[in-house]
Amino acid sequence: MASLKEKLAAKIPPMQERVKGILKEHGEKKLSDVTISQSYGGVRDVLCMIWDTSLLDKFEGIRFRGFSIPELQAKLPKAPGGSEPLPEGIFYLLLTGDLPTDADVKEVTEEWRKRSALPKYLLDMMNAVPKDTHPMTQFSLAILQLQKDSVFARKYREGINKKDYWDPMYEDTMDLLAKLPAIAAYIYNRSYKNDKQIAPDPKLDWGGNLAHMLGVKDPAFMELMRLYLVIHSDHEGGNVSAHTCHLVGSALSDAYYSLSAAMNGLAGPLHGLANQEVLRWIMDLMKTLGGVPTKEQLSKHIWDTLAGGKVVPGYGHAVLRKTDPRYTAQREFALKHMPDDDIFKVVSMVFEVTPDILLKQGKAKNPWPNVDAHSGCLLWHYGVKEYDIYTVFFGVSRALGVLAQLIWSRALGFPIERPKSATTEWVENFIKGTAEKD
Ligand code: HAX
Repeated sequence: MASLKEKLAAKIPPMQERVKGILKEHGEKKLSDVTISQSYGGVRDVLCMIWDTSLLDKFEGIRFRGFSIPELQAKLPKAPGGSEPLPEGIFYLLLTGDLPTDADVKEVTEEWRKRSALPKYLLDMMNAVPKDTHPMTQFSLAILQLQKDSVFARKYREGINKKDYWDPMYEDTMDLLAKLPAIAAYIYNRSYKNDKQIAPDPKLDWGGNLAHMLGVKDPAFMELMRLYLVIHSDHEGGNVSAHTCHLVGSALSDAYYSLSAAMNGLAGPLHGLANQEVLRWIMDLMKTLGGVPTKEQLSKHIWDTLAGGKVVPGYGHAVLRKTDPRYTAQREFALKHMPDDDIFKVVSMVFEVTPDILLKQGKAKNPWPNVDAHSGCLLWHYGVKEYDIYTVFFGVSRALGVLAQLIWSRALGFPIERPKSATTEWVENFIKGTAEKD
C-alpha cells in the first residue's frame, strides 16, 4: 500500500499540469470586479484566491473536498465502536481529495503518534510563561517555538530546489499536527489543573487522545472531540485564520511561522474567540437571571447587548446566510447525548429568539447562528468549564485544513501575495477621474 506521502506525491504533477493549463488558456479571464465599498469593507465577496481543500456556499455551508458534514459523518472511518468521523480521515481527505479507508486513517494515526513527543526545550519555554497568560497566546508561542526544528527552514538554507518545497512542508505539517493535541492539553492542565499532566494513551487516535489528556473519562467526550476536530478543520480560504496562514506562507515562511500567525487571527473575538465569548455571555446571563431564563428575559438581555454597542456572539457571518451546518451538527450531538442539559436549553432558546431580534434590528446581514454559538455548551457539559481554552481546540482543528492547503500552495508554486493598496486621496482622485494609474 502506498503511504500518504507517496499518494500525495503522485497527485501533485497532474494537478500542476491542470493549473498550468488553466493559466495558459484562461489566465486573463476576470473572476471579480472590486468596488470602493469592498475595498473599505473587508474585501467581502472579492473572489481572488485559490483554496482547494474546501468551499463555502453561503446558503448550504461548507463542503470539504465536495463533501458536506452529514456526508463526512457517514463516509469517514470511525474509532472502534464510535459513530463520529476521525479527524485523521478529514486530514487525509483534505490533503489528497480521496476518502480514506480504515487502513489509511490508521497510518495517519500511527505517523502522528511517532512524531507526537514534546521536546524538552518546548516544555521549558511553556513552563516559563505565566499560567494566567491566555491559552491562545500560550498555544501560538508553543507553535512558534517549535520552528527551531523546521525541516523546511533547514532545507531552504541548504538550497532546496523550489519544485521540492512541498516535501519539507509536508514533514513540518506532520510533525506539527502530531504535537498539537499534547500542546493543547499541556496548556490546559498547566493553567487550570495544577499542572497535573496526563500522558497520551498509545492505543488512542488523535482526537481520542486529546479528550483523554484533558482528563475527561466519559467516552462520549472522545466522540465529541472527534466531531469537533473534524467540523472546525477548514472553512475555505478567506477567513482570517486560513488567509493569514496562506499569506504568511506565501513569503516561504515555514508551517510553524504560518500556523502561529494564523492562531493569532483565530484568537480575535469576531473569529474563533467567539466560542469562549458565547459561553461567557450565557454564563453572565444565567448568573444575572438566576438560571435558565424565560424567553422574555432572554429577549431583553439580547436587546441590552445590542443597545450596549456589542455583538451577540455566535451569530452572524461574513459569508453564510443560513444556519451554519457546523452548528446543526453540534446541536444534533447535544440532542443525542445531553438533551436535558440546562446550558443546552439556553443555547436552544437563544437560537429561537436571536434571529428575529437581529432581523428587527436590521443591521446583521446574517441573523443565524455560526459554529461558535454551540461548541462551548458541549465542552462545558463534559466538565471542560474553563472557557478560555475553547479557542485552542478550534486551533488544533483549524491546523488540519490550513496546513493541508499550505502543502498544496507550495506544490503549485503559488507566489508571494502582494495585493495593491490605495490611499483615500487616491480614491478621491479616482472618483474625480484624475487619479494616476501605474
Ligand atoms: N450581533 C450584533 N450585531 C451584529 C452581529 C451580531 N451577531 N453580526 C453582525 N452585526 C452587525 C455588525 O457589527 C455590523 O454593524 P455596523 O454596521 O455597526 O458595523 C452590521 O451588523 C453588518 O455586519 P455584517 O455585514 O452582517 O457582518 P460582517 O461580515 O461585518 O461580520 C461577523 C461578520 C461574524 C464578524 C459578525 O456577524 C459578528 O460580529 N458576529 C458575532 C461574533 C461571532 O460570532 N464571530 C464568529 C464568526 C464565525 C467565525 O469566524 N468563527 O470562528
